[in-house]
Amino acid sequence: MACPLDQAIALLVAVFHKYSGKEGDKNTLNKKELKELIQKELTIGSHLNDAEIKGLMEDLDRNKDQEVNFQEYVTFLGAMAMIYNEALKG
Ligand SMILES: [Ca+2]
Ligand SMILES: [Ca+2]
Repeated sequence: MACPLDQAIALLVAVFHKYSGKEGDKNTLNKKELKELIQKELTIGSHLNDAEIKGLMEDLDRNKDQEVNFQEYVTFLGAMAMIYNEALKG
């Protein structure tokens, strides 16, 4: 388990479950759980206001069930990776 990419993926999974398990459905993030995840786990979180986080939630919730499931979370991480890639290219 010393491989960096393995560890990174395991962390992505662990972070999802750390927040998704707090209330309601253990396998999905409700608005409150998602907000907490964004604010505590991402640098951009502290720069987003409530309206922006709400907008992000609506974008992420592809199937419009008011919850972010693991698949929707992975889509979000993919989008974040694209942003980081652009930023690192400089
Ligand atoms: Ca939940
Ligand atoms: Ca959803």
